[in-house]
Amino acid sequence: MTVDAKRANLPPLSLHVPEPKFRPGDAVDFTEVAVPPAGAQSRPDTAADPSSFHELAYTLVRVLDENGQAVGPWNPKLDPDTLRKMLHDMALVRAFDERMFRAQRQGKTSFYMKCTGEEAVAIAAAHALASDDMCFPSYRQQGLLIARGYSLVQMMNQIYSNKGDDLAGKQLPIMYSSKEKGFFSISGNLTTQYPQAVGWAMASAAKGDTRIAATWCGEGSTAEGDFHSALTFATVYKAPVILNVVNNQWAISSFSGFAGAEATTFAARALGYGIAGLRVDGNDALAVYAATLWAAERARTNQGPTLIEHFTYRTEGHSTSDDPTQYRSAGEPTAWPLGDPIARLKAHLIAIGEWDEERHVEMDRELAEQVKVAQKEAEKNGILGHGLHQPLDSLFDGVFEEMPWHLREQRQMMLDEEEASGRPWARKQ
Ligand SMILES: Cc1ncc(C[n+]2csc(CCOP(=O)(O)OP(=O)(O)O)c2C)c(N)n1
Ligand SMILES: [Mg+2]
Repeated sequence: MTVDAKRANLPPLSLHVPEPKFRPGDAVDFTEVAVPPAGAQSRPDTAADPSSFHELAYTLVRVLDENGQAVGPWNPKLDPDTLRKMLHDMALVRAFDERMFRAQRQGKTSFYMKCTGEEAVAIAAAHALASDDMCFPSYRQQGLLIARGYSLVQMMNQIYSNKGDDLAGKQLPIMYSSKEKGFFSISGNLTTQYPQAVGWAMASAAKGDTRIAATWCGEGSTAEGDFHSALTFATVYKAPVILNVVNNQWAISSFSGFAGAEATTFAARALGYGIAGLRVDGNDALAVYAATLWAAERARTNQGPTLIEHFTYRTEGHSTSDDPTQYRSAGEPTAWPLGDPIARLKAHLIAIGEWDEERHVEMDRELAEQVKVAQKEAEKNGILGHGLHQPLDSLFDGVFEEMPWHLREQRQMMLDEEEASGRPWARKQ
């Protein structure tokens, strides 16, 4: 029989369209999410060959067990002061998020994004990296700036696009940039930071520097072409870079299956490129810390890049423009089997006798007050809706070192139109 004749007997082709397990109104059962016991994962040498990472790319590296104890070969054995500082920084991020979310609801800014439930991803990494390692974050790693001691008032000035905003109102709220804190400007164009981080890391190596780069993107963002070309450059040149994929299960209203999570893990993406891949419990601050420290040592000793998948859950909406009750079950956040990162680190500190409920309540109270004071300070510089905070003609600044003739012409046209319009705020600062 010919191939054509055989084909005539086949059923028609069908397309697989991923479908999330739970939709609004559904009861949630996450028993299918495999959670291996803490401490059961091997910790290879940081010089191990990329071909030996199959198991670590499919399991979950976990340190904190159900009793709040830190166990196994990945236990970073941190001193209590460092543990308390990590707890403090995560709680500060949460307090900051709460307040800025409310500021958006009060009409003081147009947009905000929380990282609730994902605080460990940025905070633990910031503690494990050197303070001058270069970070190329996405919009959900505000914890990096907070852990590196960036001013809350400056962050708020940016969120309000007010006259104290270092970026002069040219970026969407929350798209911070800080050269002195090694925090590359956040871009709304998903995954552009990946090739930039790899390029920066290659340049660091080419110059004989000792600083490494780290970058973060969401699991949905791994579907971008930039993710894959970045991995190719990273493996070819053994770039000293840590490639973090924050798998929080959702990309706005698309579940992780649309980025390929049904077929394999995100950490396993690394294997096809010959890159070390680690899959980590992203709600376990000690596991995130240990994996980052491991990857940093690998990068700094010229053993090449590491891809770390942080398995976590976005417990709130994507942004203030989103309403998750429209597309996912309200039961998901509380049913998430890996718990809450702050509650887990707190339980660990209490279990080892280095913390208690009273101190925790007092810390939360102090942090809420600190954020409130910062907000008052920032609001002295204005809030988003209150007219122009920058001279109108500065709109065209900061792109070219020398402004080309056509932009000078456009700027003049704009100013002439404003003048003619008679709007009283035309050149108000
Ligand atoms: C290139 C590009 N495509 C689409 C968007 C619109 N967009 C903004 S955030 C987002 C979801 C990203 O999800 P994920 O990468 O999982 O990150 P998360 O928000 O979960 O942290 C999308 C589709 C964009 N900003 N840029
Ligand atoms: Mg996501």
